[in-house]
Amino acid sequence: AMPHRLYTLIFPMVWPKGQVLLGMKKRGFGQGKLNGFGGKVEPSESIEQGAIRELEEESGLHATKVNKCGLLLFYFEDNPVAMEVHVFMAHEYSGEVTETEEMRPEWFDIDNMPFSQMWADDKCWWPLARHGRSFVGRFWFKSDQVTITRQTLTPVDSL
Ligand code: 6U4
Ligand code: NA
Ligand code: NA
Repeated sequence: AMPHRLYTLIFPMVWPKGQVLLGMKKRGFGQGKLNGFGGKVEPSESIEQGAIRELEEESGLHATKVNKCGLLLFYFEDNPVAMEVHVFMAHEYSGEVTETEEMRPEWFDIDNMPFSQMWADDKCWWPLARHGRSFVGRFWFKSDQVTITRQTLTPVDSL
């Protein structure tokens, strides 16, 4: 089977206002795109701990209540290692939103998402996440990191 590497992706939410914090990625993988916060899971931590750590490192927020909401698998042409991305919503957090070396954070309306500046898969699964549905998605990308050549997306009862 194809090897996978573990990543996290976490979205701070404001209810009932209906806002989500995204970050403009300033460097590295996905540079120039707006996305949730996250990164590689370290061997010493759980996946949820990794999500909380990356959120704090990249946005200044410390999440105190998170929910799993999705599992995404990304296959990039020319990369033999799949990305296994665990997606979370953060419903409670402390601290102040801060721009970091990696991310410039900005709040968006959950029903008016800047999909043209996000990864191409996000517009597929965001409607599920936004309505509190859990999901498993697989997306195959060309090496341009823009073109999706194949996809599957399944709502699930639990992850
Ligand atoms: P370094 O610079 O090594 O510390 P790290 O912060 O650990 O990096 P990073 O930022 O490269 O990891 O992780 C990639 C991030 O991009 C993860 O949060 C997952 C996310 N991501 C990757 N492909 C994505 C895609 N197609 N759609 C999406 N998020 C994606 O919404
Ligand atoms: Na990151
Ligand atoms: Na990291």
